[in-house]
Amino acid sequence: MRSCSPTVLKGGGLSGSFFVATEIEPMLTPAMIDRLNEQINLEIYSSHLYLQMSSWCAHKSLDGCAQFLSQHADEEMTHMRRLLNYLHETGALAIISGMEAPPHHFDSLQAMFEKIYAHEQFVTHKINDLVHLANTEPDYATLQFLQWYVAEQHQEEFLFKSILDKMALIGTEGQGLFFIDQEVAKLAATKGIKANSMEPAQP
Ligand code: OFO
Repeated sequence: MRSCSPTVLKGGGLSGSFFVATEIEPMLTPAMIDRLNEQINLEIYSSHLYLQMSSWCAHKSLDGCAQFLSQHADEEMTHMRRLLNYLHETGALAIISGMEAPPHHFDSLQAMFEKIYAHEQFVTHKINDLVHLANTEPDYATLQFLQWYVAEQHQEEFLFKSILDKMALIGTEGQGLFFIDQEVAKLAATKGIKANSMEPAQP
């Protein structure tokens, strides 16, 4: 975090009077504000993506997956709000930008979950970039703030990898798809309580 620099507002000679005021600088650097705003918009995109996937599942009568992904879409918005509040606390402006529409066609349930896993790996990569920036600036307050996201991303990757592992084990042909949907419904039941929690998700 940068220190405040004194600014001379009015001065005189050696015997004159000086009025020294403190110039208010934002708590975060412009680069950090930009990157946190980028992350805010990525979390919103994640929410749109999972809501769209939830709708695709509902359309295919995969009710367990639809419920699970709908909850997950809500959870992504809590991730966004955490970042938004942090920007507000530091006196920075959050900027919500336009974003591309998420895909709405998937070749199969497995292909869809593979896409989710890849997306979460991308989010982890972006969080790691943020941590790197906070560490090198250095900005220790933001570094501390980001620790929640580091833990959260670990849980998210583990969660989606475990669903893909179940698919590999049970298979997704015929009744396999029904059993997978039931397994994911169980996750939705336990996850529902946590949907609006600020704690990192548990698998
Ligand atoms: Fe799915 O993760 Fe947000 O941060």
